[in-house]
Amino acid sequence: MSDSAWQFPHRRYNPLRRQWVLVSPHRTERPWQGEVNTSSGFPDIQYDPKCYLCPGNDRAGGKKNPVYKGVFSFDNDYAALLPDSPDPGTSSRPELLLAESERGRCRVLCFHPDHGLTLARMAPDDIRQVVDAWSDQYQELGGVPAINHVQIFENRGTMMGASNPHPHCQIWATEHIPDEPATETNALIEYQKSHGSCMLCDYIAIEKAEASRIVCENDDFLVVVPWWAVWPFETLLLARQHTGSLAGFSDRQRTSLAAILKQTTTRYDNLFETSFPYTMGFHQTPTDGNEHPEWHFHGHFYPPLLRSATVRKFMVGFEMLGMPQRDITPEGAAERLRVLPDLHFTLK
Ligand code: H2U
Ligand code: ZN
Repeated sequence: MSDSAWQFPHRRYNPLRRQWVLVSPHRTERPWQGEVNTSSGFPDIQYDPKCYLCPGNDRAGGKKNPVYKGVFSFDNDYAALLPDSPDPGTSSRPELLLAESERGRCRVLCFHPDHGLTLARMAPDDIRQVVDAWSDQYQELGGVPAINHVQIFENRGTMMGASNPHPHCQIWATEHIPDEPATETNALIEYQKSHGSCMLCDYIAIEKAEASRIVCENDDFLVVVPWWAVWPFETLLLARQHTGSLAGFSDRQRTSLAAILKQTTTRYDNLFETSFPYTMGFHQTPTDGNEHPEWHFHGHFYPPLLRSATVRKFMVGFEMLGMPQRDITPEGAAERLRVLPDLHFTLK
């Protein structure tokens, strides 16, 4: 297909999620008279006496945070999952009315005591502490016999539903492998069976050769706007080496992960000169006790912004009833992120 042909409507396949996305590049021309959100901005305080995540403060559930100096994790006071949940039993029509028990744990992990920081504005050494904490949490929770998947994710910005600007993430550890990683697991297993290689290792080789979707990279990680990106500035963070989880990373890889996270989030902030909202998370080897040679550590960034700090993409209409659709090409989005500086715009 010639370069100009990509400017016409076409659809692209996501082999990891087994889903198509409709790409309609010409639609960026359309006028916008819809909702204009407010931008999240950066809190300009280091401590907020009302923040339930700041050191020494009371939480909503009645507990009190210690005066922590680095990372700090605690069991979510409003956990979506509990370690013991009774079996809901079998309904009279299980072929249509099916339920299962779901045991699990939910934790909150504060990245830093400073209320005003974000990953983009944290020092690399401090992000490295977060990487180590993620690895510890993955291993500790994944080591619980009833836990078969550990999902680490960060909601950043009010637009993405974050309830608090204090730098933090959530960790939900579940008895069942949730649908997204379960679909990926099946896709990776089947690709390995039919090709004799890892889907994501092969994909990295293509991205390196084509270069047009690369956003940034270092010795151990590559960040691309994937071929199949749905969100306008969605990125996929890939470990260069075939390793299934944070637990398998060397000291150097952990430091590299901290560096690439800072680079990626800094480019995001610089794109529209705002504290860029996103949901981000890592997909790692299921902790179900089975060997998973097919698994390849990666992270997904799903940011909602489309045109500016205040105009977001909505997943409605055709997307809810048909399939996802995007306006700008992944190559166009990657180029816009690639040319941005790695230095944060607030740091003159
Ligand atoms: P989000 O910003 O992604 O919503 O994460 C904040 C989490 O913190 C949320 O899951 C929990 C909420 O349940 N929380 C506590 O555990 N204790 C509190 O005192 C307030 C919020
Ligand atoms: Zn705070």
